[in-house]
Amino acid sequence: MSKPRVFSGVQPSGALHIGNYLGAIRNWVRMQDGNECFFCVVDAHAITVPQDPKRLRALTREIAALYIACGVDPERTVIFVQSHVPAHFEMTWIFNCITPLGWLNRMTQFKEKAGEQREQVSAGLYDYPVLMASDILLYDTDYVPVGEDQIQHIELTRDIAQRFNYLFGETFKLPQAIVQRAGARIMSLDNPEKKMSKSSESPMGTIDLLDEPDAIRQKIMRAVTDSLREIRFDESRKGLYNLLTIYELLSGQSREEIESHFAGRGYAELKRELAELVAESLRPIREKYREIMKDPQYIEDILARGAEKANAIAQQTLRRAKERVGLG
Ligand code: AQP
Repeated sequence: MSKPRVFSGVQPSGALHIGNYLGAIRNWVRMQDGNECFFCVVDAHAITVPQDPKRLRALTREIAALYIACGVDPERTVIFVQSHVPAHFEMTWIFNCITPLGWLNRMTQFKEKAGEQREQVSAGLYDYPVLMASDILLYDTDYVPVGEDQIQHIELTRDIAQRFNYLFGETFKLPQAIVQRAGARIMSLDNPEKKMSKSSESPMGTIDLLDEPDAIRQKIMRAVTDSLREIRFDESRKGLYNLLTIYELLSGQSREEIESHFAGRGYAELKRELAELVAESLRPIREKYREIMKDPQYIEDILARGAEKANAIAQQTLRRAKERVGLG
């Protein structure tokens, strides 16, 4: 019996942060046991908004190296770059031609990202979810581990697969989203109303995986909380709740244990302990990353091997789809 397939990816649109780690990559690492995993650096998604070409290429390698530094094992898992597999682009065109505009109009991430600039943003940003559907469906994926913000896109992926299967006969497997509830949405430290984001303009809101301990301390000590005193998990106190969630996920302690540990103590103590916990938790990732980057060819080789494996599977699926549609 073949193992279930898992697909996921991150855009090289900025430095990876603990939201990406706790909401996505940490789960990927766990899912390597018992599944066949494909983890992609989705550079074609990143260019849906303007990127500096040199920085984009460097970030693509940095993120692949960080996957490995976080525990993704290149011997068991396929790590590759989206643009190294042209089938993603061809598949997207076919899906574009069967996806009603009304479905895309409902995508909340586009509305959030486009905001007031709706008439100026690229068609690529609007079409982002269809490219994502191609990423997933090309690999006959069973499970897609994502943060909460991506659930709607996975539902759209299923809708596109079902529509294709209805129009042209059974071709695509319907994937399922895997969302770990705690950590599914880590919020910005300086504006806990907004999620922590790679492309955020405020560096104080985001803890990058490669941040040095001093930067981590500074950001956490300045994190926005409230003027209340009691330290407990209360979703309505967003800043505090976010800090406690990060503490919970990195310490592995239960909420009761954490609340009793901080009973009668102040926010400054919580922040100090959290800063040490984050700095210590990220230390091995930072160190492994530095080790990996001493030899840039190592990453190039892993990505070349990954592209070869991914291309072989994606080409087969694309051929099947083209045949069904009558292309060629
Ligand atoms: N704040 C977050 N909390 C939990 N999970 C998160 N993810 C992103 N931000 C958080 C999860 O990380 C994966 C990578 O996402 P992506 O690169 O496709 O883009 P994104 O979701 O749009 O991530 P960012 O960091 O906010 O990047 P930008 O600023 O470029 O848009 C996904 O699984 C996501 O759910």
